Amino acid sequence: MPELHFITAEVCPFAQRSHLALLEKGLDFKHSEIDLRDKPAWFEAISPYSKVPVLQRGDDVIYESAIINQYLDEVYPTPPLMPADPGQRARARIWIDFDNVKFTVSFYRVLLEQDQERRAALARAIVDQLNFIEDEALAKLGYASGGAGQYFLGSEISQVDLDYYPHFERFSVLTAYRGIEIPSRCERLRAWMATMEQRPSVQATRHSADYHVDAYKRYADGSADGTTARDMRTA
Ligand SMILES: N[C@@H](CCC(=O)N[C@@H](CS)C(=O)NCC(=O)O)C(=O)O
Repeated sequence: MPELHFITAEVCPFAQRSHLALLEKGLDFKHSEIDLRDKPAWFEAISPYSKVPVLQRGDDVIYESAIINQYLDEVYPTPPLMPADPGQRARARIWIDFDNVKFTVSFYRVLLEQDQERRAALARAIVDQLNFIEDEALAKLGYASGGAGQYFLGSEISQVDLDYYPHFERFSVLTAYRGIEIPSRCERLRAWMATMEQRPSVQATRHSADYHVDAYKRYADGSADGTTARDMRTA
């Protein structure tokens, strides 16, 4: 019996972040898929935010995908998902925070927004964030050592890559519903996506653009009423 129990929904990008971390670390785990529109009582009993992912290990019940990934890295340090150097670790946390506080929030808000003018402002903010990732993360960190870097922090994959990847896999949703494209100048970002798509962990968890576009229909028409939509409307 594996010591880890991963409670997830394959549609969920946050759950995919932690699924990627489990696979990158080569861990054995029990996998429970739940229906987010009909959550079982046992799940509600252990998930204080009523959200996936949740990871159980003995008495530890961990939620919040980025925190699950930090926990996994601390309990199972090999292969590492965070750099050893404190300065690099701090930079990794800055980018994980940017993802959670800025990029991911913009992703949901531009979909949920039904007012044209506010939607256009949110779309511009996303393009600014993409340029910022290109110039401040990938150009200065990932490619800092003379073009050798492929990942956010350099030549090694880290939690930063795993946390960002799922919403980039779903970028087609922003294009389909809101006409937002990754700017052509973001060459490193495109190369990073291509690199990530080669990882076996990504290949084992990914879904097609059509699957994602369909999954976000209720966000785009403003009718989504789950916990995530409610949280993102006020984020
Ligand atoms: N900040 C959370 C977000 C998790 C989240 O929003 N999960 C969604 C699915 S993608 C969920 O379970 N939502 C429940 C609902 O909408 O009722 C994390 O990173 O784990």
